Amino acid sequence: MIDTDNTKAIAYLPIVDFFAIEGQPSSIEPFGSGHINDTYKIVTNLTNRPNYMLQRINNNVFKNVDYLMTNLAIVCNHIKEKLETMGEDNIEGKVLTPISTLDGQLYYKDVHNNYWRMFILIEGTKTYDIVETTRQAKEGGKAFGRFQAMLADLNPHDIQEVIPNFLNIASRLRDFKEAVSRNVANRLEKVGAEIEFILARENKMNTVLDMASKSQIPLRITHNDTKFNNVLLNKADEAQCVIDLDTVMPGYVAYDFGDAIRTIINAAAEDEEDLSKVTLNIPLFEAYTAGYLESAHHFLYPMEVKSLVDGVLLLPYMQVVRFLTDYLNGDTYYKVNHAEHNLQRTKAQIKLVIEIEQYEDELRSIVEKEAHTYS
Ligand code: GN1
Ligand code: MG
Repeated sequence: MIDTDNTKAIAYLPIVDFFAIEGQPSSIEPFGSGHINDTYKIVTNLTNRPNYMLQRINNNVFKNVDYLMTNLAIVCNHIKEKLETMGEDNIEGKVLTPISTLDGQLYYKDVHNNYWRMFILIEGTKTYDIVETTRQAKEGGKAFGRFQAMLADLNPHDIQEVIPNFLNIASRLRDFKEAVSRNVANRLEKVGAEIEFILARENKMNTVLDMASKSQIPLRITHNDTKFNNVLLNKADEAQCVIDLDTVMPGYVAYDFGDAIRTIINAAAEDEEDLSKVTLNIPLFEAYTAGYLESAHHFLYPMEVKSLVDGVLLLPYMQVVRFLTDYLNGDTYYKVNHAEHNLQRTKAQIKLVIEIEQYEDELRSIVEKEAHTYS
């Protein structure tokens, strides 16, 4: 269940003492809306100095915390150096800054085998679970495009695959089928229609992996969790910083594009209960695409541009597979607010897939039109 309990948070305050922060912590409270890690905001006694974000890393999900934190340090340093070279100001507001422990480590492991890390808190920004304006969508596209562009000169093999096969649909389908056959939570009879939905489409979902296996698209360093709420926007709704870098790994640009569009094009929440509200907002798709290509056109190959809508078809489907797998496994992966939460998420994402399928041609022609600006 999601930890919104402040008394529990207060018990974690002493963890802060292991990190090399400025000042003394004066308060701690639960922060953010991630489904995996637990995040807390730490305010210190110093004014005009940074506050911090303390996170307990979910090491059921991230089994190799060394890999995770080494990747994160490489990526953050690389972006920081890029921003410095570009002469940017307010760099600590534009890239995550990890804080080491007093003995110079990237994380702290406590006596209960909890893994902790800290960052400088980026203040005065907003995130949106649901995108409201084309300006926000375009800024999101610019931000994720720029993020990939800044990492385009890193060797993908220098970054560990922190969760093996994370966005590999073939592997996700194998896990799903295993969950169906094991039926550990005894929920199988409730989800016949959803299982059928997944199986009916599985053969259509290989397009990105096929392009990759034919070397038509290159492996790059991608973000792999490009939900729109992983972009911090400033008060003027300009993208300021891409966050949640845990899944930065070798991947394909279609994955990042598809997962971003999953949250941008949907007029409703990821777990919307009223499925009639799950509809597509095409102008937001167009705006995100324009912003993304503005930042990314200079490094993308034509086949990668072509693969973008394949990602849009794939990523919501992959979430259906992942949410239903977790539901069948008894909610062991994602945080849930109630017993049926993973099924509710599954149903909302199924509705989204159905909507997207109906607009596929239109989405492809929008990408072509936007890409044409640069040809
Ligand atoms: C998880 O932690 P959070 O909420 O940013 C998940 C993503 C999913 C997302 C769905 C490591 O991300 O892959 O797309 O939930 N992260 C991991 O909302 O599995
Ligand atoms: Mg995440």
